[in-house]
Amino acid sequence: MDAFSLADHPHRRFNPLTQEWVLCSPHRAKRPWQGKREAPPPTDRPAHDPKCYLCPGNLRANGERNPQYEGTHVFDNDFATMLADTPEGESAASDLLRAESERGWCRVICFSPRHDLSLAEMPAAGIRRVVDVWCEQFELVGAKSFVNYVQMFENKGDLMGCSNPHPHGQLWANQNLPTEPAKEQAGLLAYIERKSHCLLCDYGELERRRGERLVCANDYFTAVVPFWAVWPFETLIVGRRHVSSLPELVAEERDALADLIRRLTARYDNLFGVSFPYSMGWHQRPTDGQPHAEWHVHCHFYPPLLRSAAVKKFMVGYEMLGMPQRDLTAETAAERLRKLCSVHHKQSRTTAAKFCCCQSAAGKSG
Ligand code: H2U
Ligand code: ZN
Repeated sequence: MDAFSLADHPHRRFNPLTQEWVLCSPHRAKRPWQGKREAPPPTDRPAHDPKCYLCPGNLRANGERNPQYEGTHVFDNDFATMLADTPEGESAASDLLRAESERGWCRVICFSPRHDLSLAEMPAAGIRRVVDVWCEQFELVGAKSFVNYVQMFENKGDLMGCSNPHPHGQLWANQNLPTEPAKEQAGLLAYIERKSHCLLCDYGELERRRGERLVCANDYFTAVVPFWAVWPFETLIVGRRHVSSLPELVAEERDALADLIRRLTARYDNLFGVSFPYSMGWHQRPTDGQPHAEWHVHCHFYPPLLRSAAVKKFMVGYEMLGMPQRDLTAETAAERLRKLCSVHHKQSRTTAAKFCCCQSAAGKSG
């Protein structure tokens, strides 16, 4: 019998952040696919769409008009999932029928006035403005007494249920720590307890040293396909410096973060030659007034596409009832992303984005 190998044999991998396992089946990556193929959405959009409720100068559903904004634009979600003025209260007819009121604040963040762009196609200076807005919004919203956690995220593409292709993200902030960050907080604390170190400081360092799951990096930030990735081309952006929230980043670090987001998202679009759908978002310290030094701010990208623009990963069957499972290994996914050019295929002078024009094989400069 062959010796056990991560590249060939079924195994499970541990996610120390959420303390959950993912089943990996690398021997199965070549199975045939006769299921549903998603048609890629049309790629050509106008720079301004008179019907878009996020474009400058247009009317929103509540009758308000967007300003003629030139950079970013933030407004309160007209269909907010949580509201600031919800009365405190609970309903506990039985231990088995518990409910509590939840106050919150939900906002929409337009990344650019250009309807036809995405983070992947925006210049680094435009993404840098988005980084600044994320910092400002975290501080502004997190300062509210009823806000103990701020979740900022982007849902991109029809496939992810995004209602509008205009480049935008959302912010949902609320009283109670949501499930995913709560699991991560427990994971971060458990690691500190055992090692007296930060899990993500150690993990970033380990991945920079090993290189096999690295996608791209600069002096301040690293993008990797995490060892425990669930989604086929899932990535994690982690900073080298231990900070708990985005506003703590200094100007140089914010520039570096914008640069890395541009390079990572351009690679995503270059992978299958379409605007790559994903959900991405920031995990940062709670805003409950405690220092939360255990938190190391980081960003997850969860993209659903698997083999092409037409074949996505479904989280169904065993995954709904048992645990998440993947066929493509994290190492193979990282290698594929690493080898791609970090110049967006629409902006590249070479016709085939598959051939890198910036010599980025090491992921260091590209
Ligand atoms: P998604 O595309 O990720 O669904 O986000 C768009 C958000 O914009 C969504 O939460 C809000 C929706 O409630 N929205 C407004 O606030 N005003 C509008 O006029 C339309 C949509
Ligand atoms: Zn628009």
